[in-house]
Amino acid sequence: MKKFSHKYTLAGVMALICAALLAFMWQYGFVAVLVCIIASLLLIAWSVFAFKFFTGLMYADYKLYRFTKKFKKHLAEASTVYIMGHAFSDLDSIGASYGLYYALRSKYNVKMVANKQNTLARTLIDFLRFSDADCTIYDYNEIKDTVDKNSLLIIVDTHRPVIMDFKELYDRIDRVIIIDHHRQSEDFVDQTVARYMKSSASSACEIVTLMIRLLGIDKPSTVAATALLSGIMLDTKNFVMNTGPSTFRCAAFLRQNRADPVLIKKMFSESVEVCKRKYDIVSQVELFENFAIAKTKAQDQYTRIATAQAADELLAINGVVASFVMCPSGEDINISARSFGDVDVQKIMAKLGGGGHKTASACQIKSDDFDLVEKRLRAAIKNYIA
Ligand SMILES: [Mn+2]
Repeated sequence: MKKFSHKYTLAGVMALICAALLAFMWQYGFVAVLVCIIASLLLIAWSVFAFKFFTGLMYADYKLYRFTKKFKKHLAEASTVYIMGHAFSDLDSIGASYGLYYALRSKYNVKMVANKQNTLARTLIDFLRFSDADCTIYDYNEIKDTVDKNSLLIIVDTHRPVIMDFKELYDRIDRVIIIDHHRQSEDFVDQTVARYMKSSASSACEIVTLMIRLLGIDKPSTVAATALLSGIMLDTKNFVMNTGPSTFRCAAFLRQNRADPVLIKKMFSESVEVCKRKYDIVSQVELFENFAIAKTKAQDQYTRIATAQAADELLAINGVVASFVMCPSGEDINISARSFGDVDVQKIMAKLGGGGHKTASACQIKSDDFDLVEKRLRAAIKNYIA
């Protein structure tokens, strides 16, 4: 993939210096000096232009640069732009939504849409509402009458219609733009007018951080920087998983703009109920080869988050290469799977009809029989090892 960097600028500068030196060494006397002066002037003018041009693109890849251009064109044509993430929104989907909303709101008619009841990002939502008086997060019911045929919908942090925050909104809008970092799954949005999907990016927030720079935001507010960093920290598990050089460059940029890591740490804090449930699940772990399997049969508002966190926690066991936690979810049994990347849990979950990442994946199985589901899980693991 084509990448912009200062290398090109430097190469140009070096070439011109060489050309000037060459002219000088050919000993044309006065003419050589003149050539040197003209070359230097051109060089300075050009490098100033090149520097301004390239700093905006410095961290982004060419594909994102092209996407952002297309993105702006679609935005200009839209009557209203809705930004929405996935169901049970987390810090990444809310952070990325807000980052885009922040970058676009002065120029376009943008509305941030999220389910404020079913969310895992309550702390971030409260922080945004408290610290940014202009920020309104709408429920579907509050905006459903404003949708028209020129509306544009931007989806961040997912590309699967079934897990979008308000699928009703998606169903009503023909023009959709996707910005996601998940591996492409089969139930893909068909009415996209543009999409940027990069599974090597750590998080939607990382992509949005690069995008807002391409959109001309050099100094995001502390609130925006904190929101974006929170998503990166969540999805990388504090800079451990799925990180690349770009992840750290984005984090440095956000910190430079006074993103607050302590505040983010506080956003991660959990209620005592969730903590108890989490360690309850962890304490009942069983090892199958190097795979940790645990379950909870309790189903309440703490189950989902405690399950995900317990799956993360189980990777801390010596020798464990992947972890699986089962929990009830409506009429299904949900399995959350995690690994460090040596084991591709996405492949194991795919065998059971699920999806996700190499290191974090999940599936839902229509059943209430834990023993049966565990058998199927063990079979899928065996099949994977074989
Ligand atoms: Mn994410």
